[in-house]
Amino acid sequence: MVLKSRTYALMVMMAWASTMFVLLKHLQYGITERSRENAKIKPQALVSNISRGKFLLRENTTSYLGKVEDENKIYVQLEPEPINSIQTSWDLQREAVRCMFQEAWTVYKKHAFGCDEVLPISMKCVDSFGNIGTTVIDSLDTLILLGLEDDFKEAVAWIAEHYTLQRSTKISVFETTIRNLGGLLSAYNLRPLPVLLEAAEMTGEWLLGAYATPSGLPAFAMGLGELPKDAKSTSLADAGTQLLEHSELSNLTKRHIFKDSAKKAFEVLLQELEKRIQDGRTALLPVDIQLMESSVSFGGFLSIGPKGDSFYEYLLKLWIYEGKPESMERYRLLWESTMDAMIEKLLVRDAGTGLVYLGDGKENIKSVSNRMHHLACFVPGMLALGAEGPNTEKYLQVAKELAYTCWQMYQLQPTKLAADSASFSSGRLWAASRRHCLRPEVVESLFYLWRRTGDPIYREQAWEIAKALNQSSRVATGGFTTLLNVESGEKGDFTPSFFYSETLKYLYLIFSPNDIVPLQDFVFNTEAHPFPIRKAE
Ligand code: DMJ
Repeated sequence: MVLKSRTYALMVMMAWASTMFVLLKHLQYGITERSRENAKIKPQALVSNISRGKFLLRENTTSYLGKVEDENKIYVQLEPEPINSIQTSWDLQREAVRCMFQEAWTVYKKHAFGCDEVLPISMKCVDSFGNIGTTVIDSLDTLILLGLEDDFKEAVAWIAEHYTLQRSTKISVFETTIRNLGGLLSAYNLRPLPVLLEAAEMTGEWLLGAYATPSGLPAFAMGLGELPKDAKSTSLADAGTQLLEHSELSNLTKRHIFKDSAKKAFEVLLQELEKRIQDGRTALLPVDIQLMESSVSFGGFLSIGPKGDSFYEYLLKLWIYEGKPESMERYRLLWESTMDAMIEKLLVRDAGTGLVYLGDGKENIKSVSNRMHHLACFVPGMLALGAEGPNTEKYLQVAKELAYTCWQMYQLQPTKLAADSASFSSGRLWAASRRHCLRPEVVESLFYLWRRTGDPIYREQAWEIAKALNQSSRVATGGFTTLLNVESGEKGDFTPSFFYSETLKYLYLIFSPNDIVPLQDFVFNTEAHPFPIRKAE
């Protein structure tokens, strides 16, 4: 009897267990499918469903990002993905970033279309670069990547009808090169419409005027296609961030003048750097440059951040862009010398926080500032991209540690958004300047580190930043704005064009499969415009 009832109990338990197994399996399958369905929801539908309250959240936030995260949590908990298909579980985050872009673009279109940049709160616009359609052009390839074809066509139609550089104000040579020329060339590579190349060529011709200096280094700005009389000072980044765009323009137009002019200028900087290395001086160039009548003179201030950054970036990227040929080995070696000098001279481990950071320095003084600029947070990405050969481990180690510091710059603020610079003192990381500028450098580095290491931590950190943008910089009436104060959350009223071309693009790409803009085939200019890598000769 006892035996019988035990057997019976066992049978009941087994039946219960198998029913539960089938039920759970079904539930698991059902939820997984539902998540996949959600991943396919068109962003417009997602946004409008949210605004109708259909996606309201437990935590009572109006953020659509929050809902996406919830879906993702269920998905990840119930069906751990095999490692080789893990990317699919980030589709929802990618859709969320597309929604963010669409919302920001709608705001630009409504209040500022054709103007350089939008003021999303006052619903006005500002011609920060002299009225040269900066956001339209800077956004072209993001519109293509995100599949927003109608908006892309509208932008192209605007360029065909309105784009000109013949303005009465002085226009920045650097910004026109990286945003306008870079944006047009990369869009043309993705959609070869003649109007885009014509606009790029017109931009290149206008830029040629900037090289009419005694040294051949480009002037800082131009007015009406002419050198301003006071074109005497420039910076390392302004003078040394032209050759990638001009090489691509020459390759596409078969006109060598663009590449030749920019190469002659870059050569001035390379020779100065080589001279310093031969003399046993620090293998970095000062950021302030004076264009004299017969020579150029350099100041003494060293920074891998403001006024210096993209010169170092282009040393590496020009070598990559040309397909790493032997004839360009000099660029690669110089880049390594500068990185070694940067690590030796500007990299500090703060005793109080234990964090490493990149300060600014002076050539003959040992100490460096206790401040790291957000702009310098592109360095981890650059190191991850360039880490090859005997220095691989060293560069990757520095990249990972610096990326962690840059990530902390976000995490340690109440708004979870980083200040434009951080200082390290009294055992703490402080917001040295209070502003948050919607800059790309940290998500850019997370993107490169993700592609390089495959470690999901970088996607997780990028997602935290996307959520913080949504939480702290989103404008009630739509769009995203800079912050005046990362502690109080006080908002500014400005959406820079690089938010469209860089910040949201890198966020979108980090949640995309790696074969979307693969890094063995494309190299990004400093404004995140991808150019196809040339085949080595
Ligand atoms: C961008 O315009 C470019 O990345 C540039 O090289 C420096 N940084 C800004 C955005 O922060």
